[in-house]
Amino acid sequence: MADCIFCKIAQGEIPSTKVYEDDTVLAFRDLDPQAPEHVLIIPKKHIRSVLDFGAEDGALAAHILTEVVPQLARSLGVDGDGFRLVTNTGEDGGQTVGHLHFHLLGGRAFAWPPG
Ligand code: DGP
Repeated sequence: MADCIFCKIAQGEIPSTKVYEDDTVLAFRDLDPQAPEHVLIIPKKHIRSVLDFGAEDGALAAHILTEVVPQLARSLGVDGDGFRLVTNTGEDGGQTVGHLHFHLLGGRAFAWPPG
């Protein structure tokens, strides 16, 4: 999408600190980290939120959750003590960028419930 920040990051038009990349997925460090490790995992194709995952995106969703997240957790060194995986959805969910992204946060303990 022309005016989407994360599409521009996926296409290399806006710089980012990449920590993982393959044909369909990119992970990069959050601009405003909320934990010692704070990475955003995005599909390269524009999907607005989890509500907009289509039937054709099943393999992509599985790839992110079963391969990219565990691999990243291990490479960031947060698999042992634990981490948080969050996808904010819509206004009440706190989503500020309208391109699906999973926050992977680690390196400290998190409280529950979230604010
Ligand atoms: P959310 O509020 O869940 O939509 O999270 C959006 C996150 O995206 C927020 O933590 C800040 C981050 N962010 C916004 N713009 C940029 C950017 O241009 N580069 C990077 N690396 N992160 C960004």
